[in-house]
Amino acid sequence: MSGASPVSLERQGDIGVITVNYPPVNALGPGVAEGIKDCLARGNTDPAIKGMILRGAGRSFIAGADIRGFGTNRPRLPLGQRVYDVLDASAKPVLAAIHGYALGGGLEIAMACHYRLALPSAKVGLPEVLIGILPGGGGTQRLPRLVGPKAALDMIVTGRHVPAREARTLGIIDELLPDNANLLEGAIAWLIRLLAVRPLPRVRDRAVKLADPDIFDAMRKSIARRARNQKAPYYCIDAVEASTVLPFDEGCRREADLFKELENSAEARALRYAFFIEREVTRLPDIPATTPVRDFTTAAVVGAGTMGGGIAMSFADSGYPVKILDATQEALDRGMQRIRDNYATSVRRGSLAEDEMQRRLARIQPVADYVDIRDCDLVIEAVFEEMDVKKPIFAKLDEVMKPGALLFSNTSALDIDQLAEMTKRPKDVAGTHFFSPANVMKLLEVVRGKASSPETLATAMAMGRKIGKLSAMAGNTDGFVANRSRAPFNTEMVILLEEGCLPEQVDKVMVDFGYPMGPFAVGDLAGLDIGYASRKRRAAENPNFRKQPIPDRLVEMGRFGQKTGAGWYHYETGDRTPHPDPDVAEIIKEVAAGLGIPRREFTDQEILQRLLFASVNEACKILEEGKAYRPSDIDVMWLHGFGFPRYRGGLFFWADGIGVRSVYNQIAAWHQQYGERWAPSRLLRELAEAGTSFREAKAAAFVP
Ligand code: T1G
Repeated sequence: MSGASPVSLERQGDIGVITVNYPPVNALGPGVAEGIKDCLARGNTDPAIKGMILRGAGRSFIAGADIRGFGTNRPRLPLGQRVYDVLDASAKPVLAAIHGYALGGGLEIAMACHYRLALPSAKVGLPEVLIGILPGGGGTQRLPRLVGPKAALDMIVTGRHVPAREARTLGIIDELLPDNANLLEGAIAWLIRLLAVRPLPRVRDRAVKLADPDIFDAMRKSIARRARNQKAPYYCIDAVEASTVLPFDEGCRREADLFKELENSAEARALRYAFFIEREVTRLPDIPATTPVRDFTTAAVVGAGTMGGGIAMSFADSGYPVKILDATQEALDRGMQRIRDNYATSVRRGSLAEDEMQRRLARIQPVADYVDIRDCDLVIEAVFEEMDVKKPIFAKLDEVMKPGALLFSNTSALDIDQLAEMTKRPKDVAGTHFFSPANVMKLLEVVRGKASSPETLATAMAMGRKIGKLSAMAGNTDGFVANRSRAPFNTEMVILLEEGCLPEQVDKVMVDFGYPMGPFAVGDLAGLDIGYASRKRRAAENPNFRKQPIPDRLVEMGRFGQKTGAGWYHYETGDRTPHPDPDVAEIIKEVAAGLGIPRREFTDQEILQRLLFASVNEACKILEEGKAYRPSDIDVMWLHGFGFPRYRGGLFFWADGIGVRSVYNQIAAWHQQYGERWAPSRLLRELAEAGTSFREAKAAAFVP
C-alpha cells in the first residue's frame, strides 16, 4: 500500500464517516486498525461531529484480521490499546454499517461499536476456528453478552457465516435495512435518531445470561469425533465458558492467552495453508484470468447412474436446470428414483426443506433422446468407465450438440484425447472429473486435453465454482492427478494385508490420523466391483500390473461391499456399521500363504507412512511430468477429493512436517527392500539433496 492510510474520515453533516478501503475484502492489514483508531480520535475531537459510522469500501465490511500476518512477528498492540478496546470507549456513538462480510476481527470491531446496522444480504461470523485459532479481539467475550453463551458457542465452535436476518433475530444486528437500501444513507438516518442516547450502549457492560452451565461439556462431547487431534475447537469452548465466570477484561486476557497458544500451532499453520491454496488453485499460470468464459444457463448429463445422478443434483442444487439422459427408460427411472431418495434422505435428516427439495427436483428433467439435449450449453458424459462405451457417445454428442456447446467427460482415468478425437470439435472437449458422491464431494478435477482450448478450460473451472465445487486443473495422464497420486496408496493398503495387517487395523490407523473413514470402509461404500473392473483393465493393458488377489477374491465371491452386505467388512441389514469379518481374515491368510509372503507385525507409523509416502512419491512424479501446476494443487485435491484431514494441510504439507530428507531416506530404504514400486522419483531425490520442501517444489511446465 502507498503511504496513504487505507482508512479515511469524512464529515456528512453531524456524522463522521470512517471508511476502510483495503481491497479485496478489507482485511485488517497493515495500517487498517491504526487508521480506524486515528479516525476515531479525530472524530471525537471534532466538535462538528456528533457521531460516527464505520463502514467498508467495495464488496465488504471487514473480513477479519489479515491472515497473511499470522505466524509472523508483526507488531501487536497490548490489551486495552487495540482497536477493539478503544472503539466502545469512544465518547461519541459509533455505528458499524455492515454489507458483504463482517467476519472475525471484522465482527469483533462491529461488536465493539455501540450500534450495528446491516443490509439483509450481509453475513457475520467468527470463523477463526476454521483457521485453527479463536477470536482474539474480544469476540469470545462480547458475543455471549449479545446472543447468550449457547448461541455464541454454536457460532464460534462451528465458525459458520450467519445471514443478517438471523443475526438480527439473535441480537447481533440492531437494525436491518430493507433490501436494496443505500447503506450509508440508511445508517446516517438511523444514527441521527440515536445521537442523544446516553449512556452509550457498550456490549462489554452487558451481563452474560447462562441458562445451562452444562452446555460447555455437552459441546465438548458433541465435537469429540470431528475435532479429534485438534485444539482450537476446545479452546473456543474454554474462552466462551470464561465469559460466564470472569469479568470482561479478565475474560479478554484469558482469550488472549489461549489465542497466543494457538496462533502458531501446527494445526493453525496447516489450516492457514489450506485457506490460501484453495484460492491459489483457481489461478492457471498459462491461462490468463482474462480468458473469456462461456456463460452457461442449461446443462445436460449423459448417464443416470450413481455419478450421473449426483452430477445432475449438483447443478440443480445450485439453481441450474439440467437434463439427464440415459439409454433406456428403465435406467432413467432408476436414476431419477435414486435422486429422489437422496433428496428424501436429506429432508429426513433436516438438512433440506421439503419445498426446496421440490424446487431442485423440478430443475432435473429426465430425457430419453439426444435431440432433447442438443440446445444445452454444456453436456457431461457420466456413463460406465469403459472407452468402448464412451467413444460412441462422444461421436453422438458431436453430431447432435449445438455449435459452441462444451463436451465434458466425468471419466476418472481414461484418455481425454481419445474422446476428443471422436469429435470434429476437440477444442470444446475436456474432462470434468467429479468425486463420489458427486453432489457432496467438493473437488472437481478439470482435465486438459491436447486440443482443449483455454476458453473451454476456463469455462470448466468456472462451471465448477458456479455449482459449489473447488476446481483444480490436471494433465491428461492415466488417473489424471488425484486418482493417479492415490493409486499407490490403494495398492499399498492391499499389500499390507498380504504382509500381516487386517483391514480394521489399517482403517483404525487412518481414522486416528484424522480421516472420517478408513480406506477399506470407503472401498465398501464405493463398491469393490468398481476397483475390480479397473484392475482388470489395467492388467490387460500392462502385463507388469501388480495383481491384487485378495480384493479380486472378495469380488469373485460377490462381496461388493455395503451394497451386498459384505465386502472387506460385513454389515447387518439396514445398518452401515462395518464389522470385522473372520472370513476375510481367513482369505487374507490363505492368499498370503499362497503367495509365500511371511506375515509380521506392523506399527501404526509404518502403516501410515507406507500408505502416504507411496502417494507422496507418485505426486512428485506427477509434478516432474508437468501434469499438475503446483504441489499445493495436489494438496487441494487430497483435502477435497479424498477427505485428507484439513488440519494436517494436505499430503505434501504433512510430508513437509516429517521432512523431505526423512521421507526420501525411508522410500529409498523401501526401494531396496520391496523393489521397483518404491523407486524414488527424480524430483524427490533432488528435493532431498537440495533440502527444498515439498511445498517449494517447482513443477515442470504443464503438459496436457
Ligand atoms: N486475510 C487475508 N486475505 C484475505 C482474507 C483475510 N482475512 N480474507 C480474504 N482474503 C483474500 C483471499 O485470499 C483472496 O485473495 C481474496 O481475499 C478474496 O477472497 C482477531 C484473529 C471473506 C468469505 O477467516 O472466508 O480475524 O486469492 O477468494 O470467495 O479474532 O475470503 O484474490 O489473492 O475467499 O468471496 C477471520 C476469511 C480472520 C475470513 C470472501 N476471517 N475469508 O470469500 O473471496 S482471523 C476469516 C473468507 C481474525 C480476529 C482473528 C473469504 C470471504 P486472492 P475469496 P470469496
